[in-house]
Amino acid sequence: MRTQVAIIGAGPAGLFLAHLLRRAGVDAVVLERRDRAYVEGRVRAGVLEQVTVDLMHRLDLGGRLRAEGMVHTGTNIVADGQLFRIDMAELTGGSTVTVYGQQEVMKDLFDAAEPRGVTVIFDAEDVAPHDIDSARPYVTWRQDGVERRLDCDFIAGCDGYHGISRAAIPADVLKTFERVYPFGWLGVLADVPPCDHELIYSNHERGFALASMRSPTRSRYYVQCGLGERIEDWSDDRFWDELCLRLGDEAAGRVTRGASFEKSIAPLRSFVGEPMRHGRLFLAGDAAHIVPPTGAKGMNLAVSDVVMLAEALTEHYLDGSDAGIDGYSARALARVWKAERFSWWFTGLTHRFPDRDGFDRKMQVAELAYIRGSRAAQLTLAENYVGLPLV
Ligand code: RFL
Ligand code: PHB
Repeated sequence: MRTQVAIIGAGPAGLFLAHLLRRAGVDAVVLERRDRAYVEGRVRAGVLEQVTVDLMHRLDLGGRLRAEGMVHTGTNIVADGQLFRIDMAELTGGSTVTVYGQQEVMKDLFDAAEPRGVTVIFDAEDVAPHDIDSARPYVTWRQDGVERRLDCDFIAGCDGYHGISRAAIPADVLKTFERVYPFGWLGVLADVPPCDHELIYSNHERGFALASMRSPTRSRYYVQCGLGERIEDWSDDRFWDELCLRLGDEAAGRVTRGASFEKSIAPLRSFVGEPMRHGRLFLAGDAAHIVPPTGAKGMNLAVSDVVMLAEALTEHYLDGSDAGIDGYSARALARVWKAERFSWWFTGLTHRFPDRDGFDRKMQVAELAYIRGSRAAQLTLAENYVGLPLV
């Protein structure tokens, strides 16, 4: 089998890239380790930056997004029980974010794949890139016990943080930068109306809490928890009590409790591997970098990476220029590091750090009070939250 671009992983990075290349007339095949139901079923991101919304429309995938996506012109912060709003649209000259679950994005991408001739091979076991330093790289995998091989010009490693692509870059070339946070997020989904029409990020002495949503009838809530904690110890009652305590009276008064149908704990990590290209292998999305979810940047970064990568590959095939390919890693990393900084900063501002002392806590409180009273500080937060431009 032969294609121009072999894409490893059918998450947001891999599938958006496949659709973009298809649009440009570049051949690609996506190899995914799991099946569609698994990839689509993972409860993850909820907030789309304008870059991601624009891409959905550009690919003519925006029908349901237009009808069901919830456009947010602002976001809210609770500090010391007091809620204040950041009017992102007013501050940034009209930018907004849209709440539309990653699961919905994946459904739209998968539904359109086959009719548009985007090839996805599911249940591909032991996927491995080969000869990425040569002009003739290839990928092997196993399917139903049979060894398979895909010859290609380029390989896109879109296989997430735990994928195999990043490890194909020689250890003396790949530099990694990492921060592991001493806590996680316990997330809950429940079919109850959200407590607000926008998101609420809360800094409380007992720890961070976040009120989000998936629809007018489905709430997504998170509380910061210890890394060693077990789901079994978090009954719904305990969760709702802790959430309400941390959100403060104003928001807690509007929380509708109900049975949760999904509950999971996710660790928080900042990670960047550079460069994002080696030979004929490119990394995109979580395969190259991870952010803590506080800034809602993960999926949006995967999208901005593949927009740049698709431009670079298209330039190679259509214009015969390798300038985009040669510049991809530096261009993508410039945006990645800014999102890493914002996600790290927003995490530090809103979470309780078990290893920090009273002085650090006072600094958090003072910074939150400063943001509350300063248009300049709010603008800084807003322009990062809605997403920095692609340059
Ligand atoms: P993914 O989604 O991990 O997809 C990688 C795909 O590759 C497959 N794969 C392989 N395939 C073949 N061979 C192998 N050896 C393979 N190994 C892996 C996997 O099965 C999978 O299908 O990476 P991608 O495409 O880079 O997308 C990244 C995003 O999924 C991720 O950044 C976001 O979900 C992060 N995230 C959020 N992002 C946002 O933009 N906004 C948010 O509000 C937001 N909230 C979140 C989040 C992530 C969270 N968790 C659980 C990590 C909230 C949470 C709680
Ligand atoms: C979500 O709705 O899952 C969500 C929203 C905002 C974040 C992280 C996750 O910062």
